[in-house]
Amino acid sequence: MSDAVSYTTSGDIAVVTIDSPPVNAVNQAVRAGLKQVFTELEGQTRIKAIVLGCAGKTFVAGADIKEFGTGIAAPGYHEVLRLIEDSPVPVIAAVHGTALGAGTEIASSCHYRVAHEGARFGLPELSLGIIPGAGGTQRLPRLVPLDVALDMMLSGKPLPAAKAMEAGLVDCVASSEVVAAAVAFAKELVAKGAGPRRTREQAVKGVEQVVELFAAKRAQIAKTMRNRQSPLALLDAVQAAVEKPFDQGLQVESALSAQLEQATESRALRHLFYAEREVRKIPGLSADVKPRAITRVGIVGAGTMGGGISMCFANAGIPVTILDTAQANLDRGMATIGKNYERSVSRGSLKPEQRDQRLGLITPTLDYAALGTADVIIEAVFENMALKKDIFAKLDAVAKPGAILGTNTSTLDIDEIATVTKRPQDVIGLHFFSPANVMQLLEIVQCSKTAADVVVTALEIAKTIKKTGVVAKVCYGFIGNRMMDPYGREAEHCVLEGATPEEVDSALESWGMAMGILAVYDMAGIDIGHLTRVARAHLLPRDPGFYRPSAMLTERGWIGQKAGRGYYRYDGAGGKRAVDPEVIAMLHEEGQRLGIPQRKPGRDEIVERCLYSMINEGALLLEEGIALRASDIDVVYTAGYGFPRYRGGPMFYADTVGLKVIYDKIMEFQKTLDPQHWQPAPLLKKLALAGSSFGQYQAEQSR
Ligand code: 3H9
Repeated sequence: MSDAVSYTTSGDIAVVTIDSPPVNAVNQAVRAGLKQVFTELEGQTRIKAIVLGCAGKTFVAGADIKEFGTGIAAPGYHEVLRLIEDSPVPVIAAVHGTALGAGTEIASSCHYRVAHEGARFGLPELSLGIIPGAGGTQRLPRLVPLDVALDMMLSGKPLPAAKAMEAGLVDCVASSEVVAAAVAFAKELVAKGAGPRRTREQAVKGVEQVVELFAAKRAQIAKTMRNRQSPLALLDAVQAAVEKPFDQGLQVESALSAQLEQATESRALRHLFYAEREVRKIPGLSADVKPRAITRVGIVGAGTMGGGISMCFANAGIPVTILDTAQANLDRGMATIGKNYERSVSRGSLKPEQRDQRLGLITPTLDYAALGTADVIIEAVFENMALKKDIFAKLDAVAKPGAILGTNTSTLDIDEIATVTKRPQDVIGLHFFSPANVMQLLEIVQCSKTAADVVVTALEIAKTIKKTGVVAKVCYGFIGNRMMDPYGREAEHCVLEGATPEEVDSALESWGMAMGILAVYDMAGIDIGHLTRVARAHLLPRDPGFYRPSAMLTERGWIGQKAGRGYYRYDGAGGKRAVDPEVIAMLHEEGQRLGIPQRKPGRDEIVERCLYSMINEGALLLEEGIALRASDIDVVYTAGYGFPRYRGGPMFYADTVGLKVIYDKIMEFQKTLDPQHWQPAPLLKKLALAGSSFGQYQAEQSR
């Protein structure tokens, strides 16, 4: 027997155990082990039923993602799952933890399923750009109604055990140890003389409105999963389950799976799967460095950010003291927090008692001394160096020894902020994104003197509050906002040349950005970026058109959604953005006044200019050591800036385009557009001319 799969027998019941830490992902060893064990058991006539369970914290969490793209070594999934399904005696899956992807598929090839009450069943393959490829598209619709099967596969959201039982996927939910419960279930089956119940022999369920159902799903995909290949392939595979016999449907699934696995979409999404786990590994940081305990949090500033950050901690059950300088600000801040929770209650995503419990964890105060017991204090006030220094001096006076002092600044020099304290080793950037209680990203900014255990604690905080923490070093804008600078500059330049804001944004949105950059500025407030640029104007020689549109709009008070007007007008129903001819004319006139050649850049050019300038800045960040890895930049942009996950992030995307192609374009733009602005980053140039990529560079650096 292999290490990965073993079995024991007790009377006439065999218990097969998959043991493939950490999450029982299925690799060649597991498949080979299952094949060997089920073949062996088939020959043992005294065995009357087989229970299949897993060791460790979970049932199978999926196929081993590392095997994708490399060609699956024999035995294949279909062979092994068919062997399980063909067993002459009943096979009962005993599921605890999360049965994901191949996990749910293995469970579906068993004849019965017993689930622990905490277990969940999911098919998250689309999040990896693939479809369930181990028979899931064919077996699931034979176990649960077609609409439920499609929802599970399209949303990737796992079904809890009780819901799975309602849908027909689970036969019995156990509140006790699941393998023992499954053995008891098996004994009952044997006693009843029940035989195998093969999923493939059952009819697809819930096919009454099949034409309408598929049409509705196709429309949903066109709207919410633009530019993606795998959701449409999923529908084709499931449609084959409805229209064809099982084995033919399986062939359709296999052919589609093979195509998808090699496609850029899946490579990009797999890249992010690893990138999001890699961010937790900080080179040079010993595993002995332990995080500091975080049991109480202080927040300075009860505005939008401070309120949102407070909610993050309260949601994780951690008490928060929130400070502001005026009672009216505190009242407003607490009212907003209350309203946010209320919205969740009315949507049904939060119970009233949870709202009360979370609100009860947030204590407002006007007194700095009340922050003295906090383990971490996060300043979240207006972006102003003098103000932040003043606050940090106050925090230094009241914070207990060992407390971490974090700032939510999005651009400022945190090393400078740290100088006003006697504990620069405890100072760190904790850059949340708005709305902080919703956005996934937390940029963790390690200053020159930040202690290693403070960085580790920040990563732990990110995990506790269910965010993706990415470590960056200090520079203007860190990773995210620094790359936004050239990106936004290009978008604004296109407008000065003659494109409309809508043309720019729609080109970016069609390409895949969640929102065009100019609409983002309107949402965030054009004044915010503008004032930051004014504050540091002396630091950078810039071309005359540099962010001129933002400056003009700010001067007129047209600062975006909050003013009802910015790059767009927002006076329509529901504040939807509408074209503003006056703004368009004003910006085009300004372009002419500045002597910028007037022409309408095409959609491809808009996308290339915006993205390549962002990628070029990313290369500078790597060279300067601000970002630790190219893949970290990808995580920042997909988790915090609406960059399409299926394109893998800006640096991965650059590799798919080819760095030489991007370098050549930058050199072309240098000649045709603006020689001062279009300067290739030395690293980009080096890699492009060597035929290399950011991915290869990262692999070499980590050796
Ligand atoms: C699939 O099944 C396709 C099929 O249709 C068949 C096709 C033919 N493979 O997330 P964590 C590693 S597609 C390889 O930190 P948690 C992970 O890299 C698959 N490795 O833990 C990490 O390693 P390290 C469908 C995997 O407790 C370690 O396990 N399944 C896999 O926060 C711990 O992971 C999915 O998409 C894997 N499948 O969360 C599920 N999964 O320590 C993906 C995890 O070296 N996985 N690892 O960095 C998850 O959602 C979460 O990992 C899980 C645990 C919820 C299971």
